Amino acid sequence: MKIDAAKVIVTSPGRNFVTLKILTDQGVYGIGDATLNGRELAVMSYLQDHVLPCLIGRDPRRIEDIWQFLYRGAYWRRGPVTMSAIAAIDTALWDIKAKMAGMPLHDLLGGKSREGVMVYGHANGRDIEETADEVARYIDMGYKAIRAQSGVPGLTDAYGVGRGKLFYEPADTALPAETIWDTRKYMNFAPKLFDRLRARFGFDHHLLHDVHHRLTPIEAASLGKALEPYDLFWMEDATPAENQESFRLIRQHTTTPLAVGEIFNTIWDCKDLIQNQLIDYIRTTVVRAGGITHLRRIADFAALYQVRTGCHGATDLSPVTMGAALHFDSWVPNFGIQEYMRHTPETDAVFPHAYYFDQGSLYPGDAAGHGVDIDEAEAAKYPYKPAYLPVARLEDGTMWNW
Ligand code: EZ4
Ligand code: CO
Repeated sequence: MKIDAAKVIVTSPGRNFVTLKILTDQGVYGIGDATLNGRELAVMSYLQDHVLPCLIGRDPRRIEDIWQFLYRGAYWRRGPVTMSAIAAIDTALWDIKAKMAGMPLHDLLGGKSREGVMVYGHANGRDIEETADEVARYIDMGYKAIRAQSGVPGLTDAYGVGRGKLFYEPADTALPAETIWDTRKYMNFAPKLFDRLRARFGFDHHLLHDVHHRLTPIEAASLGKALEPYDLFWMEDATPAENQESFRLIRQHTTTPLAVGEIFNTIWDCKDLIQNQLIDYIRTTVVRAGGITHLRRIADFAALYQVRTGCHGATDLSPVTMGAALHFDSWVPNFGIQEYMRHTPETDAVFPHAYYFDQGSLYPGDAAGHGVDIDEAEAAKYPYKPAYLPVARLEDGTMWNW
């Protein structure tokens, strides 16, 4: 069996997606997601100009060997561009293998460990009451777990608070938008949001919150403590994690569960966090961390330390990543939760998929492979549009973490 051809498809049905299609001499093809928000064309070029020529003629069944060839063979290891490209190839090859076997991918991975994949949705509002009304709406839709983000008094923009309701999309300007951040305003406010949510909805639902890298370790420790009475499912990305040791300080001060890792590329980014039990949930997902092959390695390592998975699932991860992640989530023994931001109807039409939502869970469906395809005619209707994530500055102009 041989890889005959491979192509990269860039489409923008509301936001940009980079998709890889690998075709074989047996007529079976596989689909992988290579989207890297705000740096899409770099991954496209990495694939088209440097990697795909090395794939033609290879046996697509040798997933591990191809993974190692691309990782070790690049010489320049890791990084989001390289690892997103490797992920796209790996995902497409697992799709091909499962289609050849006539199995949904989760069967090939070892079979389902659970019936459904618990997901959390995003409730956002400009203030506490609007956010609370959004939480109510998610509860009505059947969600068991909800992430709550609110506008902060005195700040014009807050992370996670969009203009639209169900389809929040932060990368929506042709050049990076500038936002202002103030830690003090946020720190005093965040516990009030959860105080209100628990008062209104009780403790039956899981509530989550994303700090989005805005705090220092000691500030994060303080917020974690302040949030303890509200029994969060997790506090996410409390501080940047290049220095994995930072989490020790947070950990020493609070029992609020900690999640991190949506921007991590490899097991090396989370090795210390996991083996020192400094976190509770690892957020790496298929497209960002080297595909199914590498994500599985991270999850198995995490299981040794009772760290559970919580795959990133924002809209900048295409339905291909969502589909593949749901097969992974269905299998992985140490599953925690899956993020689920809904794609627009236009995006869903470009990427026909077998997965579906029911009563707070997603189900991967029974199609052979990962169950997500790309409609190339539909994709061609939406050309690439430059779009960037915002940046954040402090009130005095100092660059901060968005
Ligand atoms: O801001 O994926 O938990 N989810 C997130 C996301 C990220 C975007 C960045 O591209 O933090 O909404
Ligand atoms: Co996040």
